Amino acid sequence: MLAMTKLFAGATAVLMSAATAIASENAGENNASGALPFSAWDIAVFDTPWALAFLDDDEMLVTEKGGRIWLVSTKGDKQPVEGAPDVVYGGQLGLLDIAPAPDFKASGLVYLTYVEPNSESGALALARATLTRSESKASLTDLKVIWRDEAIEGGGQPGGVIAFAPDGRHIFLTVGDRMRPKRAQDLSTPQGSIIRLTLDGAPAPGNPFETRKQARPEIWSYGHRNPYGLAFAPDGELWAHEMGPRGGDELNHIKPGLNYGWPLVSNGDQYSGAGIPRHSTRPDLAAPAVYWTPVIAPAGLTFYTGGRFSDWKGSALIGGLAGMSLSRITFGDGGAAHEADRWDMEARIRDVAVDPDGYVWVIEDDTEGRLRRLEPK
Ligand SMILES: [Ca+2]
Repeated sequence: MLAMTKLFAGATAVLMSAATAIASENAGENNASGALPFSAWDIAVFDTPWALAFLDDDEMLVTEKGGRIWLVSTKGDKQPVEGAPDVVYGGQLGLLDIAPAPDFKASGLVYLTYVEPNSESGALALARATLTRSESKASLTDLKVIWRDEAIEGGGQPGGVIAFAPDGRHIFLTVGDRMRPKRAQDLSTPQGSIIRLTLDGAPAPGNPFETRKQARPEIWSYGHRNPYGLAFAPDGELWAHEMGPRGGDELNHIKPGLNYGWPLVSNGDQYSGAGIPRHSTRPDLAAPAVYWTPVIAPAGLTFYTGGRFSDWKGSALIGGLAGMSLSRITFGDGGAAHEADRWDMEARIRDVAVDPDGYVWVIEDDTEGRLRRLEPK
């Protein structure tokens, strides 16, 4: 358990002294902004954490991009999980997402994504393993890659976010364009798409392109750039966000077979400054429900279904890396969505989750990235 830190109003520095570090779980309230509707408690610190996933009321898994996995209690006790796979680590590449299987309580199975060291640039892989526990030790056993991107050359932007269908029978996975934008329009590669798999990693029967020649049968939607958020809403609809280039981050309502436009259209421009036709010029391509210019660099997506933040029921929560923010999205009729709040978190937010108790948790993208618990003021 870390000593708690306290932020003073308007100050960006974190003060940690005998006067402010109070060794109590209830210390560490973040008073940095009177506008924040929550208090933030520092629970633990990680080296460049990437994902957090709750196993039950008391415990979660946290990945670090460099390749470590931790079992973490809600009080901040950290236990290393042995048996993590080797990864290519650098830039946006590394150990990425982790998620307990829909039947985790019975099976102990977890799914994880990472960039495999099978070439210099590495390929995105989805693996399944059993989390085994004893008093003194936690480890992943029987780890097996169940799906991989066969195109082993590529740059950053791997994607790699897992979401299970509400019925627990399918896995959805984001696959980034690996900085080869044209592949997002090429159905013969999974890059720049969202794929739908069986729990064993096979293309799911009934996918939209399963009978199309030279199309990858696992593709569910395409024309995506760099998606680091994927989640099902309480009504069973699938949503994803993705980073645009210079401008044009997007939140998209995902439907099977649709083309979300990258790189044909974007509400941002190339880093060179060259323009890209806007989404409005191509009504045949699915347009984002929300877009951000300037960007927030969205990372992590969850829907709030808990009882602690009564105003947030049904809202989506999205972390911001460049935005150093937490955004709340509300939804209206006909797929309309709106950024209702954006709170300054004073750190790059990498992932966000809701625990079974209704508290919201965030992790920060930093070599000393904090795991923080948010509760209503
Ligand atoms: Ca788009």
